Amino acid sequence: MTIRWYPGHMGKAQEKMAEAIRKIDVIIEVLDARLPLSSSNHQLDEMRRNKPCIKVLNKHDLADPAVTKAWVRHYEREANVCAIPLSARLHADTKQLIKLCQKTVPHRGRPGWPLRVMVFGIPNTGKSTLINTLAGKSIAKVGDKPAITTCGQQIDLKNGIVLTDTPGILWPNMDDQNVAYRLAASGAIGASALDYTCVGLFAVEYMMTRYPELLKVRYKQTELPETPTEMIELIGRRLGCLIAGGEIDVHRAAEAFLRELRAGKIGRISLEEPMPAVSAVAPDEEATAAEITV
Ligand SMILES: Nc1nc2c(ncn2[C@@H]2O[C@H](COP(=O)(O)OP(=O)(O)OP(=O)(O)O)[C@@H](O)[C@H]2O)c(=O)[nH]1
Ligand SMILES: [Mg+2]
Repeated sequence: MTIRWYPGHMGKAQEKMAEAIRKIDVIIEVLDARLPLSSSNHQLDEMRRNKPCIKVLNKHDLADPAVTKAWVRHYEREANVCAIPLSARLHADTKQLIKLCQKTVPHRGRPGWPLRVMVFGIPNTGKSTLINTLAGKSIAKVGDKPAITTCGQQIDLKNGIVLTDTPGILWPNMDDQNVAYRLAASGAIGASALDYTCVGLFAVEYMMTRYPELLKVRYKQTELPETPTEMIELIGRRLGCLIAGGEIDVHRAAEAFLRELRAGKIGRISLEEPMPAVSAVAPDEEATAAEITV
């Protein structure tokens, strides 16, 4: 099944943001640490021109720590970009982000000269959660499904920083279906636009190749079955996703598996990693080369 999801509010929001970005000093792009490349909206590069950008690898608590380190190194090779892994729910983590904003634009953040920060990203990466933690109170609506925020909002942190929360924005043509499936597996695509069985099988197949030991531990197996379909059936049996006659309800099993994966119950996993820095790669190519492993 081909995945495409671009609700009407996204196009309008993008136009507004392209305009608003002119009066912004630094952009925080909130990425999902488990899939930083796929969860990055390439339209931002055009919109931001040369403005500094902080890539927040959020949901760090759910991602494979070694792979996240590799992503930070990858982003630090880009001009005018720095990267920081964090969990947006943790106040201690977000304090580091404030320091980074101040360091990035040291000439702003004084009375009459606020440091103007836009929080940008695709749906469900944790933008509103980050804003609430930074503000120390619940200002922005948060939810465990994509497209919770549908219009922008400004928040004065009273420390010289003014934040703009924005709706999660995707791109109209999802030509790369590997990216679309990774986004769907992470929870960034609306449920109405995906088939849980297809996405569940995709994610199970990846997990069987990349993190078989985590599957064995979670579903109490010494060996894994040969195929993703058999694996989903096994998971369905363990999670009690049955229909009349004791048959497995594969659709429900796939949905339950995705819920577990997204919540980190299977373990900390990353869905893609950057290519290791190899000395044979020319520096300019090296900066853009990112290999997708799913
Ligand atoms: N495990 C974990 N969950 C997080 C983290 N940050 C946010 N979440 C959860 O991710 C879900 C989405 O968070 P939101 O803050 O609503 O995401 P958003 O980017 O504002 O989403 P849209 O408004 O739809 O674009 C919520 O269930 C949050 O609790 C994090 O660091 N770790
Ligand atoms: Mg939001």
